[in-house]
Amino acid sequence: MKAKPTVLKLGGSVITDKNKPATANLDAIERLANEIFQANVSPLILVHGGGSFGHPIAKKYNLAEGYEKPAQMFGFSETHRAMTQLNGLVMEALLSHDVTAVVVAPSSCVVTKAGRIQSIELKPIKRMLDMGLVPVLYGDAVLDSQRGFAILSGDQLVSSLAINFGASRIILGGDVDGLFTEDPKSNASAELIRHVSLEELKSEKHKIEGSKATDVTGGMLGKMQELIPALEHDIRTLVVNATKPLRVYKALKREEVIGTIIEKG
Ligand code: IP8
Repeated sequence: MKAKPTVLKLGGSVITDKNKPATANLDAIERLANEIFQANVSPLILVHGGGSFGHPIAKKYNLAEGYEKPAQMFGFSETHRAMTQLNGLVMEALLSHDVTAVVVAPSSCVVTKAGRIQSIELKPIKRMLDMGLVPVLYGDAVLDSQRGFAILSGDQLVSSLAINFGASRIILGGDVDGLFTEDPKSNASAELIRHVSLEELKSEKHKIEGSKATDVTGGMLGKMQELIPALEHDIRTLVVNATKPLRVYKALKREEVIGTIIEKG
């Protein structure tokens, strides 16, 4: 691989309507696929969240805590299938915009231990990157060596992939402009913080508002905490609002964009 990859996450709150079960936001998916194509960044790894596809089913079957009873087995299958459905829509949009994207299903290449990634098959992803292909992964129901199964968030994947492939940066596309001093959805006085250090993030001083809808992987703060290992590896993270046109494009192009930069130094 010639250059260090960029890891881009598209949040479930952006590509789905988190308040309506299994409802994709096709306009957003289409627009973002076009922005990714136009930005033409390579190497690029794409990860997306579960939104109203993965989370409600994982919650219904109480999968986040692992295997407890046989009835959950169906929930495992259903959660994975729901994620493949959402992923299918993302892939369709990417391919229709000529992005050379290839699906890498986490349920087939990741095993967790007590919810944390224990092993991940990286060779095919590395080869894809070398070939100029864009691997597309997503939060998924995966097998867990201690608990039977687990729900792996896209954010844990982002951090792990960024570290394993020595990424130059992470871009997180969510449904708010970045990290705020207060919850921006309920406080008009909330101010966007343009720069956050790793120490500040660790101290949980900053609140961030994400979706209030079902999220079995810990909501926006949980997502931010997942980034800590990548930040410790000096991988800079930029949080932008992917519901607003051109924010992801500008982030990918390294242009000036509204958002929050989180970095170690
Ligand atoms: O939306 C979780 O991924 P996330 C995916 O990135 C499932 O937290 C299956 C709930």
